[in-house]
Amino acid sequence: MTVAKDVLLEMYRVMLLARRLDERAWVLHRQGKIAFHISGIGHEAAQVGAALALRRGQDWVVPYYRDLALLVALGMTPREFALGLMGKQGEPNSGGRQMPSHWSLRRVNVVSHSSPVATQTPHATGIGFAIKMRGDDAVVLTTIGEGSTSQGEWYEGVNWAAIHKLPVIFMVENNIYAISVRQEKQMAVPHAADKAAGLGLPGVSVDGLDIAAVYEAVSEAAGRARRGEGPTLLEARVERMTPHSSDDDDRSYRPRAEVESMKARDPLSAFRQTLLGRKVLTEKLDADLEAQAREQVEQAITFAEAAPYPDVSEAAYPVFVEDIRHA
Ligand SMILES: Cc1ncc(C[n+]2csc(CCOP(=O)(O)OP(=O)(O)O)c2C)c(N)n1
Ligand SMILES: [Mg+2]
Repeated sequence: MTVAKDVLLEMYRVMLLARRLDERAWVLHRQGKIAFHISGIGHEAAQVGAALALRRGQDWVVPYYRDLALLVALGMTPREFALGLMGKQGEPNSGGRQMPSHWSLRRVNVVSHSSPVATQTPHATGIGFAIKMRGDDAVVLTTIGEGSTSQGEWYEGVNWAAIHKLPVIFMVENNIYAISVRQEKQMAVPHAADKAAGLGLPGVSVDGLDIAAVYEAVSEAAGRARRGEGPTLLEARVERMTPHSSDDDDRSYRPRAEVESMKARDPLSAFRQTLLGRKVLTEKLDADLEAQAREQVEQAITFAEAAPYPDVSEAAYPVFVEDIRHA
C-alpha cells in the first residue's frame, strides 16, 4: 500500500505534536503542577497509524488511557489536553471529573471510559451491534493493553462481536508490560493476536513501531468490517518507553539495558529518518513543524494554567441530572 505524501506528513505532524505534549506533561508533573500523567511515548506510531486509517469523525473510537497520540490524531487540541491535565473548566473528557487521560471527545465519536481495564471492550462491541442493527457503515476501533486482555470483559466483548460479525477492530497495544508484570505472566501464547483463534475471528500481529504497517492493517480491518465480514483482533507490538505512569518507578523491575535499547527503536525518530530519506520531509520543514509543535504546546499550557476550575454548582451534572432543562 502506498501512503500519499500528505498523509505521511500529517502522520508525522501528529506524532511530533503528541510527543511534545507528552514530554511537557512529565515536566509539569515533576514541577508539581499536575497530579498525574500516563504516557504514550513509544506507542505513537500504532495510535496515529490506526486513527488515520479511519473515517475520522464518523467512525467510533473507544480508547484506553495510553492513547494521547490517538486522540490528537482524531482532533483533540493541545489546549483541550492541557485543560484535561489540570482538570480545568472546558476540558472535554469529563469536565474535570475524571483523572487525566480518561478520554472522551464527543464531536468525533470518542466514548468515555472507566478506570477498570477492559470495561471499554463490551462498550465497543455494543456500539458495533448498534451500527449493524441500524445498517450504518461505520466501524468501531477499540484499544487496550496486552495485560488487560486477561480480563473477563475482554473475552466477553470480543466473543460477542465474533458471533455477530460486528464491525469492530480490537487493537491491542502490546508493550509487554502491565505495570510491572511481563507478558509471560499474563498469557500462555506468544502473541496477543493468537487469542483470536479461540474466539473465531482473524488475529493479526504487526510491528507497532512501523506506522505504515499499522495504517495498512487497520485499513484492511476497517474494510472487512464495512463489508460485513466482522471484527479483527489486531496486535500492534510497541514499546512503553517510560514508566507505567507518573506514579511508577520502573527501576525496581525493568533492566536499565532494556530501557536503553528501546531508545534506538523510537518510532518518532525512525519515521523522521524514513521521511527524510524519501525526501517527503526536509530539514527545513522538520524544523518548522518542531517549532510549530513547541509553540502550540506552550500556548496550550499557558492557557490552561490561567483557566478557572469547573464551577462547583455543576459538580453533579450530568452525573445526576435533576434539572430537565440540562438534559
Ligand atoms: C480491573 C483493573 N485491575 C487493575 C487495574 C490497575 N491497572 C491499571 S493499568 C494496569 C496495567 C494494564 O497493563 P496493559 O493492559 O498491558 O496496558 P499498558 O498500561 O501496558 O498500556 C493495571 C493493572 C485497573 N485499572 N483495573
Ligand atoms: Mg502493556
